[in-house]
Amino acid sequence: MIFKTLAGKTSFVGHRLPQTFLFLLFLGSLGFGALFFLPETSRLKRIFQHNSDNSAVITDSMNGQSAQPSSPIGAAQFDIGVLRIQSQLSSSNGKQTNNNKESSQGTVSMEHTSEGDAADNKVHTRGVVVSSRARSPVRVKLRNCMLKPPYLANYGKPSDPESLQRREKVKEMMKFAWDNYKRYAWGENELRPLSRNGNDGRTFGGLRGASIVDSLDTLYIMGLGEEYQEAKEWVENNLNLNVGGEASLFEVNIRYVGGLLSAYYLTGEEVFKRKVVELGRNLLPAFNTPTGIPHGVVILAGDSRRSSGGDLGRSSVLAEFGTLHLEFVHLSELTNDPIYTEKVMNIRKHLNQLDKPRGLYPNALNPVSGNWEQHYVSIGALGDSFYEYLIKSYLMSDRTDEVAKRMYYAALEAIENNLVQRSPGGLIYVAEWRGGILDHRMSHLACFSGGMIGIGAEHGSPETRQHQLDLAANITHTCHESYRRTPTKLGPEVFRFDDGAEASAPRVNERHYILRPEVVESYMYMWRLTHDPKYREWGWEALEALERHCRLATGYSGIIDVYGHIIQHDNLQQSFFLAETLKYLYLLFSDDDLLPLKDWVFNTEAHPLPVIPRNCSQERGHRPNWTH
Ligand code: DMJ
Repeated sequence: MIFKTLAGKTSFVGHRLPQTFLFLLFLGSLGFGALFFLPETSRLKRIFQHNSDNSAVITDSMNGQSAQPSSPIGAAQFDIGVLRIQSQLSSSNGKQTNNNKESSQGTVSMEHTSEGDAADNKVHTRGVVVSSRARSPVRVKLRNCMLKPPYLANYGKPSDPESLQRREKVKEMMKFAWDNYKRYAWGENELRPLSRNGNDGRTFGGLRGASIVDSLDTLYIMGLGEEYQEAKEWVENNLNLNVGGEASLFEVNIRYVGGLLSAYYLTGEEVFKRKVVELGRNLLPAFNTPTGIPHGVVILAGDSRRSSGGDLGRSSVLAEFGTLHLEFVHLSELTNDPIYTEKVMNIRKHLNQLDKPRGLYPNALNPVSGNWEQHYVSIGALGDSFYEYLIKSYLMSDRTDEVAKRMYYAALEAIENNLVQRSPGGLIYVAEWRGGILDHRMSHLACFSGGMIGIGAEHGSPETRQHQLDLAANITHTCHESYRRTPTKLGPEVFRFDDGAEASAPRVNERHYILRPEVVESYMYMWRLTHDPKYREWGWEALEALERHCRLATGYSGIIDVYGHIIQHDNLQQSFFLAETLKYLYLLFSDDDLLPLKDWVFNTEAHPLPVIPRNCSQERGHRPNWTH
């Protein structure tokens, strides 16, 4: 969540490409560094039919009832890599156990099939697929620990008819966005719905298909089977990682690495693992700096593979280098290679030992000297997802990463002491800080913090729990106000609390809405945490506004002025609209058993990554030492 500026995003070093927005780089006279901006069909159906059949088998078996007769299920499962139940082999004698709930070791493992299983010799016993090939301990461990049961269309199905109807509406929106992308921009990074073509941008260094990779998990959890299959096939046949342009490390990480990891963990399809491991390797040169703090830009492939943008010391951005942890720890899990974890632990260690003005983390750091470059602090653009990844690192480590936990709560305390404000009208907001001077503005991006503070609340000290939950609710309320106070009922990019403004955007260049997710993201978390029905109502208001103002005949588009009575579109269907905005809305109207928060953390692009159970990594021998 970093530069989160307008369309397509631009980065501090100029590689995020906006289309219509302003990006201003100020060099402050008080020694501040860079401040910034204004901002085919029947076959597929058959396959998915089998998928559903399979869920029945799983349910039965899990209930300890007899499983269905086998027949075609195994074959279909193998084709598409859906999950199956596998009776565990006895590790001592290699014989298969029975197919009831308990194996001889007292467990039934649920595994995904994959291409990697092609050599397995499968036995179907009363509908249960059993592999007779012993697996490597690492592989078995990984699967048992992290791959989860499949998410089929019925997961999270709400019992009340209204929520169900609303959830169906979100699914229809996703299909509409996808179909139009497919029709006009297939293989390009994003759809431009007015001009009916694709937007390539240069943020991804020549990588293509950002909307496809960003959508994989959303399609999958919504049960859009054909569309998921198309996306998977595109990744398999067309996702070329051998590109040599300058890519944003941050953007590639959150969208491509996050999207592929999540698709792998949800589906078990080896193709996603293969791709993400290859991509992860290509990102490593970014860390070749004297401090190990990565540059923002990396050349992904080719003879001159290198990081760029600053051998002479251009700033690295807090939200960029601080938003790698979740994905990189999972890359180490997948590859059993500690290098990825080492890279991000080094960043963590460096930040931990640096002096921080009033306990705050400035947004820019010199990757050569390792020092802060200015004292501009924000939980919106340039800072945001760094804080998010601290608390989520703790949660993803099955609450063993004590350093992340300490850093998060200390940072939150500093934010509360220095940035959190109450407006004359009683709204709580998080201001920005420029060398000690408050700027009473909050960006749409910063609205993710309602959800973040909410999920962190229950893990802090018991005395602060209610206080933090209230703070989360108050920030989410303020962000809702920024929507409610516009005629379109969509919120502006930046809203202010000075010169008489109260959660509104007096400046014309801050009035756009580019399909961003942060506000509905916080609604989703607050719903899960409190079950207060107002969050679902607010989500529905946002959905209706999206339909009214952002839906065109050819896809969805951001709008230029949320206060305008005549709507002008920015001609971009952002990939994060499919990855995040629609996914969070879908989850908001689903029951909590769809991606439960105790089992999954969402990366900053809303790609779910599994919590790594504490006994898993330890046994695999490379669990990082979280305590230094
Ligand atoms: C997304 O790409 C991610 O949420 C990122 O962290 C910041 N900005 C966009 C959405 O606004």
